[in-house]
Amino acid sequence: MANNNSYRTAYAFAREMYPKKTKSHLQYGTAGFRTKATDLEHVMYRMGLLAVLRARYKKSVIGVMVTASHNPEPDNGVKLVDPHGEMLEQSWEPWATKFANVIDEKLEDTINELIKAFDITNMNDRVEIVVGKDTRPSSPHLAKAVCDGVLALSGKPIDYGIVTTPQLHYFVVCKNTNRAYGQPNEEGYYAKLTNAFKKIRGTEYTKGNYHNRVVYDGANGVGAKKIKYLKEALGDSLKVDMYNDEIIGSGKLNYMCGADYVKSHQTFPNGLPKDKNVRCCSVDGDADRIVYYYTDDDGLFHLMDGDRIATLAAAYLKELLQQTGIELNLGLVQTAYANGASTDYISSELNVPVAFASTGVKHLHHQALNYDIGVYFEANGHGTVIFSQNTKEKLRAGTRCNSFTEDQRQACSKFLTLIDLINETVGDAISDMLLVETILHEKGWDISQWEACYTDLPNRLMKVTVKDRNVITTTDAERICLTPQDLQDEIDSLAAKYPKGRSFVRPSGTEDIVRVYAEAGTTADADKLAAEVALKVFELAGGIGAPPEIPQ
Ligand code: 16G
Ligand code: MG
Repeated sequence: MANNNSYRTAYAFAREMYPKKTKSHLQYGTAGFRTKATDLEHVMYRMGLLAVLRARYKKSVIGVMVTASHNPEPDNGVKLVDPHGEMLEQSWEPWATKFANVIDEKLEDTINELIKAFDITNMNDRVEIVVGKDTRPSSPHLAKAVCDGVLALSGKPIDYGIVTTPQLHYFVVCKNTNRAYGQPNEEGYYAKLTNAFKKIRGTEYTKGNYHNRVVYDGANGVGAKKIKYLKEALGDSLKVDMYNDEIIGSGKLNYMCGADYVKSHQTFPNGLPKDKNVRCCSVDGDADRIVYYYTDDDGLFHLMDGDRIATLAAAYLKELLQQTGIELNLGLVQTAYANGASTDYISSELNVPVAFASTGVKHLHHQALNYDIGVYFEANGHGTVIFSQNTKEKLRAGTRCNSFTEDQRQACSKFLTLIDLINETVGDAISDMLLVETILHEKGWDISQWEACYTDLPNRLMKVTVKDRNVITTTDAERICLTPQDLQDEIDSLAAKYPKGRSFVRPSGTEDIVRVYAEAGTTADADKLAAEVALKVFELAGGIGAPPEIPQ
């Protein structure tokens, strides 16, 4: 029997401490709610309430992360983390939206409605909710609102303070696996990753063209704060030269720096020395994305994005798997944004199957579960590798298998160590960096040798503002446009004009715009194709403002 008193308290609390002051409708989007921090207090409180209900329903620990990732500082956001470290199950997103938008007077009814819909009978369970936040000045206050929501329904908030998004996912999984995944604290996280890293690296820190130094852009956010601890744990095995570490309240978070800036502007971030041929990397505001880059002898910028990390990881894992002699299926998941050259390289040269998923980590993660070893990355640098239980069991058995050669047994042990290096719960900039560094070290490669695997097709991204972006609907992992009618036919005939031309459009999940992607054999063709498709979107999907101009 539900404890009526507890949610009556929640209701009273809401009215007094966190009244809903805004009228605008918020939607639980690709990565939770994101808007101006000043409009989020009541949403945070209500997400605290929802997390408790979810935790009681799942009989597990649930996470709540307060962050707006790569957005500028006045924004903030919140997302829920499910028991296995995944994003909140999609079927609960409409509940999150409902909780965020309902008027104060209807909040109690909505809580009751959910309890009834899911037959939650254990309303007295003191479930744990782990709460984390990024470095934004608004975050402490908003995280407190989450905790107050948790307390109002008699849950137990565990405030981890400032942590990266992937750390919070890791804590949730550690707790729900009874610590089998690791210790649910920061020390446990660093120890797990760095022990694995140092074990694989051995004592030969520099190898071939690989040097154990990386220049690191912390985006003036949590990624900068946390790398300090990691550096201590890494010792001399990897020297991380940190830049952009002006953390709280400097107004510089993600400003002209960070992974999103580097990827979308295809340029060097502010604040880093532009030494030639030096391996650099940038993380985003909550440290779940990473991209690498360097400047060549001629001062030209070269980007190594998520597609590059995915191909590097897939090729390496394939080799390692072959060394074990164990049969397991390995696959790679990309989105429509993956450069066509990377997809060709993976399928034709590496002979690794590629699957496509819609944009957003939850879609890729879900698709990657179909493989024993599922590598998934978005081009923007967000991704990881996940391993099935079957994989782990076979590798463990392999380390003791008498019919295996010594080399095979060692390959199994190494593979298991590599799994410890990888944060399987979600894409993790710190863990991904250690993975890239491990592979480059083992191959003895500098960054240009990594780049030499394939040549990216020139590509171009554009935005089109329309009256209602929902008139654009897509299918086949967003690669085909269903509505407005005729738009896909137009895209097809435009793309066919250019060698290696490919283009697609989709409504953004985080901004009120339509995104256009185009790639082709030359930069001029990619620019032209993008603009032509953008113009078609403008014409057929109700564009507003000035129409896109076609370069001549
Ligand atoms: C969110 C997603 C990111 C995706 C981006 C697309 C998560 C944790 N984050 O930031 O993966 O690439 O949205 O944005 O899923 P868009 O819909 O505006 O293009
Ligand atoms: Mg992020």
